[in-house]
Amino acid sequence: MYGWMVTARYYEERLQEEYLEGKQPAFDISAGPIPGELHLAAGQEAAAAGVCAHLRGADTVTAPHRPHHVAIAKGVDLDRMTAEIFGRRTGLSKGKGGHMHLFDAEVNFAGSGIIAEGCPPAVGAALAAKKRGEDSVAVAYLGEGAISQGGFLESLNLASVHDLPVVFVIEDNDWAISMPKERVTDVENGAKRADGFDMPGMRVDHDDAVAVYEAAGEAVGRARDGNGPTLLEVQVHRRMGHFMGDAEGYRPDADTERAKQRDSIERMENTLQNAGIDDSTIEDIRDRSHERVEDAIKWAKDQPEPDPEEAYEDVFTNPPAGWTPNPEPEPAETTGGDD
Ligand SMILES: Cc1ncc(C[n+]2csc(CCOP(=O)(O)OP(=O)(O)O)c2C)c(N)n1
Repeated sequence: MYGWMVTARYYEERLQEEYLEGKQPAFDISAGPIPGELHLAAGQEAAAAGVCAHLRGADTVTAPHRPHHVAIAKGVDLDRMTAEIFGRRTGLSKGKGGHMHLFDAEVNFAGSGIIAEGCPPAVGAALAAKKRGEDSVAVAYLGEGAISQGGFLESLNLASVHDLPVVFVIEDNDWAISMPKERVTDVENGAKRADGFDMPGMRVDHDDAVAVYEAAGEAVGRARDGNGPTLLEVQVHRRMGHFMGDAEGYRPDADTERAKQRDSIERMENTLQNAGIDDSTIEDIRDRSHERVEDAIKWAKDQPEPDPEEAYEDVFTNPPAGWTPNPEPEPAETTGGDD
């Protein structure tokens, strides 16, 4: 878990550097090696590691627009993920998805820029597993800003009605872009949403990876044993703004400072030290994680860019390639019924 957490943190520090290249002095979002938006999750690593430590390759994970820490913990191929973020042809989606749309079928991972959009597919994966008699589970990650979305609430309902093996994980960082949580919901504890669907709801109040691991163990175990879904909310302290380039004028300094003080990685290091793990082992894990990240970034930057002609391959086009109009339908026979 520590290895994933430091990999994710360092990965995002390096992405941040690469992203800013060529974008300044005026913030030109299309310039540089990583064009488009970039949403970083530094500070949220415990929510990824603590849950994904219970998962297998066959389990499905869906993530929202801030996916790197979860993708790393789920075992998404770091080289191809990085190539995707850099828009290269050998990326997970041939460079067409970008950092919000990371798909790795090898480990059943999917990301989406549409908030709460990962919930229905996770329920679908869980329904498929149940119908096939497999014991795999599905985990849907979302932010607290998405918990009033219809897709999320309908997914809770369906998962509950059919006792599906799903765990919904809310990463609660108190902000949805510049909107504080208390202005969009009166329910401080998002896990209470579970009550309305007669499903267990749990909240981990501090971003301690071990506490998340314990809560997630219960939730994933319940799903795997055929005892239905769980809603798990984890309080996280994101160190970053909503996206790279966010001036964060809306966020009180004290809030940003608190996020830096409650660093889940430092906390994990203390836990390891208290458990008798020596510093050289911790440093070794950290060094190897950093090396892995450097290798992935170097590999990705050496990869070819897609040809412009490839833009219309593997995507829906309007009209789709090869499309021919249907013949005029025969007029339907009327039956005289009143339906
Ligand atoms: C359906 C939909 N509505 C609006 C947006 C625009 N949007 C992107 S991120 C975001 C806020 C998300 O907040 P939260 O779910 O708490 O996640 P966080 O960004 O804090 O990780 C919004 C409204 C979107 N992507 N999808």
